[in-house]
Amino acid sequence: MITPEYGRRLEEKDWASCIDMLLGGEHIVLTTHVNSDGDGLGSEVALAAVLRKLGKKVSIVNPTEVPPNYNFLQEVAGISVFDEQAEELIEEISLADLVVLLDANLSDRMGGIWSHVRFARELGKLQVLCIDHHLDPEDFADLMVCETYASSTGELIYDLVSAIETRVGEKLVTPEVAKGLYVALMTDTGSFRFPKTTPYVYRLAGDLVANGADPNDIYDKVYNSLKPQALRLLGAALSEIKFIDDCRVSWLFISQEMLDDTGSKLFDTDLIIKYLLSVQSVRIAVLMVEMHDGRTKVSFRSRGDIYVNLLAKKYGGGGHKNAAGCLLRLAPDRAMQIVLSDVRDFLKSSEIVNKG
Ligand SMILES: [Mn+2]
Repeated sequence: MITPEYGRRLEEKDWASCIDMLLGGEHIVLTTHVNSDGDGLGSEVALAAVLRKLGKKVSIVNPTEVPPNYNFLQEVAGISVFDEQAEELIEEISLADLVVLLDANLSDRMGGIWSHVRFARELGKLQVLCIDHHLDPEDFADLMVCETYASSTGELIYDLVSAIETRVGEKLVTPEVAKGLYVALMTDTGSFRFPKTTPYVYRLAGDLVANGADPNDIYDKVYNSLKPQALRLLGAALSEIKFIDDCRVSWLFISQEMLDDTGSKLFDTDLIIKYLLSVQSVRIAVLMVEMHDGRTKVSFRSRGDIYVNLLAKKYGGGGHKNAAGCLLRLAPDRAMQIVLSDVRDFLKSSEIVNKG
């Protein structure tokens, strides 16, 4: 599939104000969205290494815990989790002069961190920079670089780092930077196969490998680090997948009880959604997970020109054309009823538009 923006890339001049902001900062806090993933984490680790090399004081403060398969990134860069040490981190944010949000374009994706960032910003000494590749950005930061052509935030950070190298006349891509960006690229392209995996993305990956990223080691750490509990959940979940509308919609509900019984955690549900789309006839896949606090986490996936980000947006969420999500303040039964009915209507109207 060729997108209209295929082959697009930000040049050095496009990054100028972003670089001014980063070089102007002294104490920089990097963050990413709640329930962090390889793209957000890898981008943080890479950008932190670059900024530290340039003499900046940098901390990575994430709203929620790092999934264990990304611990190898945490060990290198040091990632603090707001949920676990809020008081210290509120102080950290209050001391910062720049907060950079990576891989999210909505303020509330920062979870508990956002209210403190907003407060410090209102006091006038903190600037906020956002670098992201999702659809429908909210205009909340001082500078937003939101480019949906990019396969990943990591792709944007790669180009940003190249532009910084040109500005400062120094090589900044160390093996640590390469490793972080390779994780970002690999995870957000589904191991280099999603539609935005352009020849340029492969060239970047090649360059990162040449600079010290080890593809075999990184893949093994990211994808083969499951706990037995995650496989037990997968087993239980696969038998519950439902197909409706002539197998054009697949859906699955994972209850808190299922998580408890298998001893698994919320992030263990991430590996399940791809199976919902593994039947060719499926146009839209829906994964609903009951959370501790009674809310329901909904993930949408789709094939072809079905913009599930619009579905997610309806419930206050967002994402990409073929992958999006939201959180519903509804009990599971009600959430399932509403979401599935909307999904069927949405599929019908999408198919009419696509035929027309
Ligand atoms: Mn991403």
